Amino acid sequence: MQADSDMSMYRHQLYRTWLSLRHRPQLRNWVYGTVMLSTLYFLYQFISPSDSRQTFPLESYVEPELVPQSVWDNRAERVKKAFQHAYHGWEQYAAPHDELKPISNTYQDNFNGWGVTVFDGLDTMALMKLDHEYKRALKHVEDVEFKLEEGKYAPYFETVIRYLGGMLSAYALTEDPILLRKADELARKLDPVFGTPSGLPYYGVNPDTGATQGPAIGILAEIASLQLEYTYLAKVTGKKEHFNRAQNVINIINRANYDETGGMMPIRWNTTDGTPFDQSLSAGAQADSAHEYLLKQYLLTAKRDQESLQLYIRTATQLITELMYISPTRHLLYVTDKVPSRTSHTAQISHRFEHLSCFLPGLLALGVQELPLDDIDFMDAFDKDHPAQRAQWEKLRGFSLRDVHLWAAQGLAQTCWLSYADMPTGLGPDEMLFYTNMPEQGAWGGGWFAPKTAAGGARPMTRTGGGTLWVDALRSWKRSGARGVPPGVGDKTPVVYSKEDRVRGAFGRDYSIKKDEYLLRPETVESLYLLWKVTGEARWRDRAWRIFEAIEVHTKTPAGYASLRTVQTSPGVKDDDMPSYFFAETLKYLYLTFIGDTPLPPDKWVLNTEAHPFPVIQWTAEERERFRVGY
Ligand code: DMJ
Repeated sequence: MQADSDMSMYRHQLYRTWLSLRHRPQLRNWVYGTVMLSTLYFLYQFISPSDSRQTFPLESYVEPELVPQSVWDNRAERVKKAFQHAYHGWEQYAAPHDELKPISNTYQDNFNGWGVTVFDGLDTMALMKLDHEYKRALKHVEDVEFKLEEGKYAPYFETVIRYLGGMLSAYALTEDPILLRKADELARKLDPVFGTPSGLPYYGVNPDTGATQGPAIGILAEIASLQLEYTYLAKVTGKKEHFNRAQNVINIINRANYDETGGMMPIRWNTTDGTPFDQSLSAGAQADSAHEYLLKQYLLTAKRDQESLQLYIRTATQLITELMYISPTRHLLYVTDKVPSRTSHTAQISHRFEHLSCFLPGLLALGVQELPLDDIDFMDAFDKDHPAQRAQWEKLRGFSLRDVHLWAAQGLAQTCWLSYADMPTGLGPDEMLFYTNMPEQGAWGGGWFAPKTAAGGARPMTRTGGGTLWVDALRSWKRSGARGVPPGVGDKTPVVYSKEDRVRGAFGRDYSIKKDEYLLRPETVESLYLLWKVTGEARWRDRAWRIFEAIEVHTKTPAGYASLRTVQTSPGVKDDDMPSYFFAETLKYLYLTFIGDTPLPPDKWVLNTEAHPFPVIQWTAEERERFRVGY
């Protein structure tokens, strides 16, 4: 009754206002105009994607050096909460399948259907002391039978780094015997994959029938990223066959001839005779983890496997001197790939820069911390009587290797971070394409070290129209007195395009975006973690926090966290996908960055390419003899 009478009173008042406006046209127009403008403004707020960076609601900005550990501890707690949120979403909507689709609250079985999220997330749960989640996860692992229907194949590489690596690292942290038993069971079921004449693995295997699948030409990352897992598996099971699987790969890649590829493993390999098949070089997709495992195998074997170290040093030299470039106006350092041209003898540099390659600054930083980089004799990486190796060594002459590796780590990490900071979402794209020159600004990009001319000599540095032509950025800098930070190194200001910038096609970033999705990938936060640990500079840690804030703002859904289809509009446009490496790597690296003392010091633990930690191995005299350890 009361509500009815209120309504008729409002109607009456509205009617009287309308009557009075009819007789006062000026006031009427003003009221109508205001109502219309407000309506348009509200509509615009709803339909227009904002270009300005979101004000992150989590915390206001404080100078990184001044942030006390108590605040970092709270931040670590936030990451732990994020892990729980995502994992509980998987448990509620996707268990026992592989991955949660965090928008539709359904699931996908893209890695064998054995619940890859659990296996990949196990050790992170152990590190975060999430005891309840860990207990439930362990039960899941115990129940899995690693079966696949006939005609289906487990992708060997992914199964090793995620499932096997996940179980082994959780075993290393907790010593739960179930994990070791299941890891050994899985390795046995995968074993037919080594049935190629060379013993390099096939692409895939059916764990029940033992049928294998895959072409005779294998992909570097997929055939040469198992050494850590199998060496550690041999240590904890005592089984020589696991040791042999790892050692066979190490022997094959060590005896290959890299004269044509500057000391670096190419992407394609002949699995019949175990030799390189082409000369394509990359730090990113299809190659990344194989380069990573060179240094990490050396560290895992308590710095004994000297041959892996030597190949790592030669690889890093080739990456630094041939595949690192500097952009024309911002002087951003990036690492790209080289594909031999079909029509001429010259190799083609693509100038692509992948998010996947952003693991490299972290790896280089790890090397800076753990290796005697300036003791070239100790490392014995370059045979001076071997012309190709001598030529490689010559390229770095005059520089401290430690300096160069650290500069490369800092410069690349800076670019990886900027690829996030340049975006209105604060999250980085999956692939960029760098401009090689900006003639209207008199600015040219070029090699960080001089690419050799046909005659074999380094090209001279030239100046054109007042701008710099970088053919040899680092050497030119050194020649000119080495003042300030080297080109490509040092902090840069982010360039966030407005919507208008995008429409008119702005060039201020020095790169365009080739793949604009953000797939919750770990590589950039992995490197920020290592840069923070190795340099102790709080700016790296601070950047990791800003990335976490952006993840919270743009990717969170009621059930988990979603990849973004594009990082170029804010708020981000979500995709129905939450990869298992988000649990294994992205959240783990963020957590490790924010907690105080690390539980995984690098002289005691080595992380596989999926961020699963294994303890450094000391062989006993008995094991050395039984396995015939050759280092
Ligand atoms: C991870 O699965 C591993 O790090 C792999 O080596 C390549 N990258 C993905 C995540 O981006």
